[in-house]
Amino acid sequence: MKKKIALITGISGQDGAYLAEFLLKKNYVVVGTDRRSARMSHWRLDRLQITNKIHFEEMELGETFEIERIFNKYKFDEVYNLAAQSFVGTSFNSPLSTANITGLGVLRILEAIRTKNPSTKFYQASSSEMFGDVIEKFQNEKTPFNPQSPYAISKVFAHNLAVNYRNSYKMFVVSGILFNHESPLRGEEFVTRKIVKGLVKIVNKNLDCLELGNLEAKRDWGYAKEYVQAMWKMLQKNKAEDYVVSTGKTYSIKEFINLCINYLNIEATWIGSGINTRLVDKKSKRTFIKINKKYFRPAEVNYLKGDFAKAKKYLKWEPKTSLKKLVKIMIDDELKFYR
Ligand code: F7E
Repeated sequence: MKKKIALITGISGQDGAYLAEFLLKKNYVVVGTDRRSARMSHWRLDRLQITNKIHFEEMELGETFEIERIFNKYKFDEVYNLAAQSFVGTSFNSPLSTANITGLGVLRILEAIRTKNPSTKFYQASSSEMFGDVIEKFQNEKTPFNPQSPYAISKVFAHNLAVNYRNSYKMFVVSGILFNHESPLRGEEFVTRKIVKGLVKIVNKNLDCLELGNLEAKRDWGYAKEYVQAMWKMLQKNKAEDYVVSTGKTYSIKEFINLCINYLNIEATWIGSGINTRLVDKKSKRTFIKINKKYFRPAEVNYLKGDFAKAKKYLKWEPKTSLKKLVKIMIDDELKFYR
């Protein structure tokens, strides 16, 4: 049987690497694109030992001609758009480039598919950040969006375009509204990995004190390796529809830290409140974690909790890894590779 060809944009990111591994196991030919600046950082693909199995292409989502070149060269069965300027904090400092890549980049791909090969199936990485200052306590596919950052607004733009192309041109276009998903392959600027890395350094006496922003924000955190399977399942359905992918549980950053210190056997306690909150060593009273205002965002998303009932019913997908287990996976890996 002829092998299916899939394009993964953002192949060098966390989700790109796990999805590539998953599709290769399913015998796909995987073409992967990333930004020129990300070219040298294939450490995630190296870790999964799949780098030499990927067909790499250079493609900037800001450059229409580069996208057209790839779509002229290959006839894709499936396209997974995982590329984005994906750090919410950065989007406040670089709103224009975020809108160009995270928002308009999707339009460029949709146009390439519409004009060159409209039977290609397209997956758009939508985000729980689109719910923003939430209108409902438990967010599902019907919950109205209320985005709070240039990143989230760009994702809403892309999401609405995806729906529009599906309705207007009968193209097979789906959006997975994925809640936060973490793993040992998570970038170090995101809070879970920053905490895991920082605490392991503190245990190894390579760091005195870790500085963080808002510890009260709550997130619905799942395991990235499981989430990429839901992406693939969405493209295997007969009908193109959007799905929420989440765990249905929510924890604050502080609760995440507590799970980490328990697993690392760090004997520490919280003192102070608000901006003066600190995590201190029970015996020496040394400060392990303190707040630095520079990590606060101009507008915050305080609470997210996703309802994955639709994905469970129609994709037969559900999360299997608890946050406690995810903390163990991330810390074990950190201890193994980053001593
Ligand atoms: O922040 C708070 C921060 O940067 C989580 C992206 O993958 O998931 C991710 O977006 C929370 C926020 O992820 C620090 O204020 C406190 O409330 O890990 P994060 P995010 O912004 O939720 C969604 C689904 C995406 O689509 C995004 O692409 O943690 N926080 N102190 C901090 N956050 C960071 N990064 N660093 C801190 O020091």
